[in-house]
Amino acid sequence: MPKPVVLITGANGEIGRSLLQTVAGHGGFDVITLDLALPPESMRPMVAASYAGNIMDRYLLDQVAAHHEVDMVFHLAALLSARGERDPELAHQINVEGTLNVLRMATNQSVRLGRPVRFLFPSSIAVYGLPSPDEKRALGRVREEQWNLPITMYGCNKLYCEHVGRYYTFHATRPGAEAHAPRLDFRAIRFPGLISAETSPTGGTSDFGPAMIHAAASGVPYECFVPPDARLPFMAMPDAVRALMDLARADRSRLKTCVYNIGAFSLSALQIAERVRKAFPAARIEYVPKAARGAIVESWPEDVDDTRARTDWGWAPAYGWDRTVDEYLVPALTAKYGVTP
Ligand code: AKB
Repeated sequence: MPKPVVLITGANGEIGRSLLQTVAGHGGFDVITLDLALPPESMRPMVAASYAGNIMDRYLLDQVAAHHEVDMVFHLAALLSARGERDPELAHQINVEGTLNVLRMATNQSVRLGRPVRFLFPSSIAVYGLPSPDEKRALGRVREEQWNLPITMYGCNKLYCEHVGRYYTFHATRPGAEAHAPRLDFRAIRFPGLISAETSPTGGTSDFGPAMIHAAASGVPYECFVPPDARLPFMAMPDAVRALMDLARADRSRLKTCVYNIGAFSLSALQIAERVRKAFPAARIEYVPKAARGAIVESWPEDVDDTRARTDWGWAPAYGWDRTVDEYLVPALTAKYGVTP
């Protein structure tokens, strides 16, 4: 019997690389990838097919759909928040128009296969827009429906696409389609800032956390672009990937919504710096706050309420901050950069 086919867009990105290894390591799927470039040589044995191209290219997506029976899509390709503020129109094109193209392809596949294609979408804490630092501190953990007033183009894009995914899952009617024709099965996770040992992120606002750690581990100085008291929720990449897999496998009948917060730990830049200095005593960290990026951080919550994810599909983080540093980051980064702490 052929294995179910999983398509990962943005497979070369921060989440993509870790997810690809996990899905391929599972052994039960054929993985196909779509990104601007083919996966690195070391990852090619993990994939059944790879496509180099843009999600703006509808012809390419049609080709993918014509050659594979795609059962599940992890749509990770996106332009992140800080990069998006430098070119909001481009962010809109990639994050909204590109996502619409992939949604359309997956919806057509659902009809063709006669069963709902599961569509996993990484949304973000960027969908929140808190009005002031005082409100942020007073609110603490934010629920999914609170303060959906993003101040970045990326946040607007993610919020809108959550709605479009829900629309395709529950409300879209296609001319000529039977009333009970299979629909898409869209599921989104609002991720906090992610910390990966594999890659130092670029283009995001939560980058100050992981970038500080990668700089210390590789022996280079780091200029932190937010002040020491800037605080965000963060999560270790293994937990983020496990969450995507768990939500992908969850029985639809248990899901009361399409969009879930998930949380792990909340940290200020100072708390990250102190822990990094403990792990890598030679770390050189200086604060050089940039007003624009600081304002974005202030508009994002300091923590999230993930009760719905815990109730509906059993979400619980396995990595606290100490475990993230001691068992995940320090061993992996020491091996990666060869600098002894
Ligand atoms: C960003 O900072 O843009 C992303 C995110 C939190 O979605 N890492």
